[in-house]
Amino acid sequence: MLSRREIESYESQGYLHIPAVFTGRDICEMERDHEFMTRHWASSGQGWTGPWRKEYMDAATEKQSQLVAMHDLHFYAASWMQAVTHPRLVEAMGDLLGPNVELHHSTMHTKPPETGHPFPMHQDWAFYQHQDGRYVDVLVHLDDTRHENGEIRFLAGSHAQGALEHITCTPEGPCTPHLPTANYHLKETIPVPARRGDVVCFNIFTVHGSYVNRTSQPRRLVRLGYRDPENPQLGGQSHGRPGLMVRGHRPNPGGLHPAYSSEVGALDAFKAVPEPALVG
Ligand SMILES: O=C(O)CCC(=O)C(=O)O
Repeated sequence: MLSRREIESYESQGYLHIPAVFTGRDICEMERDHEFMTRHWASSGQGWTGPWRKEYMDAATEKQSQLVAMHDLHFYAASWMQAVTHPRLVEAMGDLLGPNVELHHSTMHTKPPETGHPFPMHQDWAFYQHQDGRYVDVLVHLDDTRHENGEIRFLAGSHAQGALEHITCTPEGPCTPHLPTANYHLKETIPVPARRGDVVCFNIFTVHGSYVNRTSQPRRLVRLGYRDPENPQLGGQSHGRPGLMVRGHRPNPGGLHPAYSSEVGALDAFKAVPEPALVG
């Protein structure tokens, strides 16, 4: 699916734009279900917290700025289950991650019109810590993006630094993880405008952010997270939850057995148990 040049570009820059992954009826159905989930499941709120808000937005914008969000769209709509397992996307993930690929999560981020929520510079590692860089985030575009509606922007090559310390607390209390605004500037990043149906991939350590949506239309993106199943999660979003294997299989070097009990929660799903429990 990907050329050697594209793979090398992802490896050196930490991001990659793949045009026209979703087309035709597929994207129309994803859009229809996105609208359904926005109306019936997503939450709308002020979005990420922290002192960065005052630097990214004037007082009036900051007051009005909203983010529409929800996790795991593929559990709520069949078109999104098909999207996360889309053969071309899965093949591309195989090119970046290797023979075995596990879906970790999907997350809707919609910037409403006029004052739609900007994102401060951060690494996604701060939200779902993994042991190493074998994790690719994928932004599925339902709308064309450009500067005016807050396209995604990257600090090229920043993934090479590995995990960075994020601000998670201020004198006023805890805040959403972000990098210090004095050291990380959106204006120094590379914009990656994309078209509806494109995806933009990036490494879990790549520093990124985006500006306010100033247009009269919402800017709709959905992030999908894929990892090598042998890259252990250490904390954060969906920690301990086994994901969907979309390519290859889950290796089991430790000889673990999935616990089998109606009382076992997701956190216990892959504990070492002495032998497989009887299946009743
Ligand atoms: O939607 C955006 O503009 C940025 C999203 C983002 O930073 C993320 O998904 O990690």
